[in-house]
Amino acid sequence: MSDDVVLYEVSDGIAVVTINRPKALNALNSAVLAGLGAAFRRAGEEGVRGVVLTGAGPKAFVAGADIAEMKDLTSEQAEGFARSGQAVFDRIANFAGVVVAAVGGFALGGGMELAMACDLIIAAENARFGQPEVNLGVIPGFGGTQRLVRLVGVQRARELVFTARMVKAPEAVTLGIALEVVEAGTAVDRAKAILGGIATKGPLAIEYAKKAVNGHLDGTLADGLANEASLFGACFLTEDQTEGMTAFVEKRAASFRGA
Ligand code: DAK
Repeated sequence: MSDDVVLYEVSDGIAVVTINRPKALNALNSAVLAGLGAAFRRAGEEGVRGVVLTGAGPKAFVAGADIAEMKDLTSEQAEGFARSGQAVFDRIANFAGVVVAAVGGFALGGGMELAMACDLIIAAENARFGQPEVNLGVIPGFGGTQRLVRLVGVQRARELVFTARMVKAPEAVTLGIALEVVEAGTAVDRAKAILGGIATKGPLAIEYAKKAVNGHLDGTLADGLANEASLFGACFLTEDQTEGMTAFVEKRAASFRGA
């Protein structure tokens, strides 16, 4: 239904999840968070291996958590909002397949954090990234301080969080926030093309590689390397590994079954 706040559509094995509140610049309220959780649950149940996450309308990916909804929350309600938001962000970050954020317009506050919870970010020329929470007397609360530091380093993360400065698309690429800049209106297509390429690889290898890369978010380098080694070993329990290596030796294209 077009009045749903989150739209879900699958074609050629790729799901496009669209946050659909363009009049409020796709701000994240409880209904959107619930809709996002449901969309990613459904994508998981359907075995979808690639998801594009985007925002409706030309002005915004997501302009942040919904300030109007948040402003009068009691501390207890705010904690509940934070918990449900974090659960949704975790579901996205730990989704078995690859999630690409297609960002056009504003990706601010919770919107930038949402993009950073995805595996890759494609920025349209008109994309603007920022963590303006300090303007509202709060701090980034959906993982922004942690994920931004890992993408851009401590010094730059401090600058962006302390000053609330907005970053345009080319600088976002230079800083490592976004992967590449594309013409306005084409970010979803570019994201689909990237996911189409990834879909030809071993699905379990991609899932394990994602876990291994994400492992560095949780602990020390030693923890990350141990996690990587254990997932590397797990690949050798899969038919995909046998097929991938056999196909290489036999000089033919691999035919992966995700098993
Ligand atoms: N929430 C609710 N409505 C929003 C909104 C938002 N974040 N951003 C924009 N809107 C609404 C506007 O109120 C306006 O609605 P109407 O007046 O038409 O009803 C409509 O979208 C269009 O916005 P503007 O008229 O302002 O459009 P402009 O082009 O003039 O300006 C703008 C665009 C993006 C520069 C401006 O809208 C803006 O500054 N928006 C707020 C951006 C912002 O501050 N975002 C950060 C939100 S705070 C936590 C978890 C999460 C968070 C914190 C803690 N815990 C776990 C503890 C996250 C916090 C945030 O994300």
